[in-house]
Amino acid sequence: MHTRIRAAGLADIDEKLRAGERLGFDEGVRLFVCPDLLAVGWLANREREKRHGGRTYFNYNLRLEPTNVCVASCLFCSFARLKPTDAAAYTMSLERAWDKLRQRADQPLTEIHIVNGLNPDLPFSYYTDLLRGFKRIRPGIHLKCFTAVEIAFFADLYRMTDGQVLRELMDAGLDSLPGGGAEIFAERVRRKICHDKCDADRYLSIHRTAHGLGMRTNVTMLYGHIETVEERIDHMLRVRALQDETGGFQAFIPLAFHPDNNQMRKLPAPGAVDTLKVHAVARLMLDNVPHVKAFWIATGVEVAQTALWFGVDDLDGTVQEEKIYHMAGSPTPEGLTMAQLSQLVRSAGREPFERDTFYNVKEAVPAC
Ligand code: V47
Repeated sequence: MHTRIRAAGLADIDEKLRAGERLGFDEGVRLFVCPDLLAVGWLANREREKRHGGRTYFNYNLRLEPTNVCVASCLFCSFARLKPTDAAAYTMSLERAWDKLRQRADQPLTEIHIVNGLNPDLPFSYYTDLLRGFKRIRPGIHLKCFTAVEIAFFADLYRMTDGQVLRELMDAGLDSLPGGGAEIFAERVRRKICHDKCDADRYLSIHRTAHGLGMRTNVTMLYGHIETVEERIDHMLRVRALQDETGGFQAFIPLAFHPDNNQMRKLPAPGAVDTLKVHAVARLMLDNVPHVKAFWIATGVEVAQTALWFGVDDLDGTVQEEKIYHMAGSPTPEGLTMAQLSQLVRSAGREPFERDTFYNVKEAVPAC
């Protein structure tokens, strides 16, 4: 492999990684433009194995999107409905949302992951009651809910500080924040694709506040639309800088853009090579973030499986219900069983491990 790494022009990067040195902006860009996917992947896999060996994590989770009514007009979004009167707009009653958990009494679920539209017509108590109800039904369930963009929206709408919103939600049962809403931090891109939601500084400041309050969070990057490779690296470096400060990020999750039924539908979806490259470069640049996750609904199941050799050590989880990607054309199933996740990891030559949200390993998943 060393001849190949040299031929790919990556010998100095290889040296730095071996010495445990950090890669800089220009090196990140060089990794992206390097045509030798396998050379980049090999380096990323070495970093992955240094941290996790062949272990691959996933959890027993449930995704819920209680409302898609949204005041933001992100060009890439196929899920949001601006008017509550739109035929496809919906807001679940609290009872209906809680029923989603009640109906799964037989499932050993460990986490509910909630993402919503920015709905201007709900009282703040809708969200606190929602969380309290889930904890009443199943006190041990981990609630990973509301992106930093939602937290910013709540603060502005209900006239609170970001910290107050987080504290009140934590009081109601919030355990961690998901990573959605990061898109691409660069102002040039945000102005074009999501001009009316919170900016990168506020997104990062909300994660900083959440970390300061003792919460762990994830962070995402929406790729494969109008962003440049320089903007991808800038995004990763902003994550790395905050992680140096707080250590509160658990996982970095690249999210592949899906073009169906949205205002960017003329753009092609990113292909498998780009997806593998993004996950690999993330593993190499984010030396201080423990996990790189392939969200199999975004990447496709087979590409997620392949990514386990390109820096990825986590596959999210069972999910079960998902609208954001399926409304944008994702052809995957909405959910996978633990047995299916375990099998796809094993057949990729990796070891499946059921984890909780904090990556405590519950048990090695037995072969089925
Ligand atoms: O914030 C919306 C993205 C995100 C599209 O934290 C789109 O563990 C592609 O953040 N094509 C929500 N992406 C999902 C999310 C997530 C997923 C899995 C795990 C975690 C975690 C978080 O989906 C949004 C936005 O960035 N998105 N529309 C689209 N057409």
